[in-house]
Amino acid sequence: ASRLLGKTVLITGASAGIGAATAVLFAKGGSNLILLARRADQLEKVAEAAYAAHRAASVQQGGQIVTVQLDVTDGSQVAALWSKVPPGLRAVDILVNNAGGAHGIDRVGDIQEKDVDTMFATNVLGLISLTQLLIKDFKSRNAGHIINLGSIAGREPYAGGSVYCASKAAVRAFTASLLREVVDTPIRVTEIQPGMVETEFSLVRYRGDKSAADKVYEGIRPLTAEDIAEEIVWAAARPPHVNIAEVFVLPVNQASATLTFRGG
Ligand code: 8X3
Repeated sequence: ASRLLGKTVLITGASAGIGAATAVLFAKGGSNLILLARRADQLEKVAEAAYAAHRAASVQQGGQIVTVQLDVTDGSQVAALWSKVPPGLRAVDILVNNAGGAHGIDRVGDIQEKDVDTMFATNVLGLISLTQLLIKDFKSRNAGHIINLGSIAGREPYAGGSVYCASKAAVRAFTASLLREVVDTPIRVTEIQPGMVETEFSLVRYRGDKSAADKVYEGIRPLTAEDIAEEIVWAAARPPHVNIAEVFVLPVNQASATLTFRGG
């Protein structure tokens, strides 16, 4: 959409999955990108794919891409972000807080402290620190759009997901509070709440156990990273007076966190 032309989009967790697909789709729409992730090699590959998408789209604007190796849980790295971004790209229009994940399916009492820490540090604290960094600038420019990746897990808790669900419920509450705070400004706030999406998500949740991860998607056609990227880009491309507050998106054969139809 032409509303994406020349916009600058900052995406966290951009090295794979939803973040990577979102980068490519914004590039195709003529946006500039600031891509953040811990995995520098993979981030470069995403940047190349985004350049290629931009070239193929033959749009006249956008196509400037900067990659920054950064861990959103590291406050000093977040504070040093602007020193790594060329001045011309520092006026961000859209922040996509995508970095996050689930670690383990352990029951309360058996959850490892490091998994609790990782999930809250990334899914909640990292998202809050990037939002704080950008919102000051958005307020001073009276512009901007924050798009946070929530989850069905933030709406509907389930056994084995306590910490992950709590972290996504925190994203939901934080995002909804922010929406209320900026009601008197043109700043837009969106929460995307995907159900089952096939990415590295389950592989990470099951600690690299591929057969356990594959089982999650057995007999059902899950959403893809590209499906969610379309929702994100769609929300960003609405006219400035339209704020998509929430997008709850499921595969057609998923009705809730625990109700799926498999065998279609
Ligand atoms: C991931 C979706 O259903 O595994 O955010 O919690 S689910």
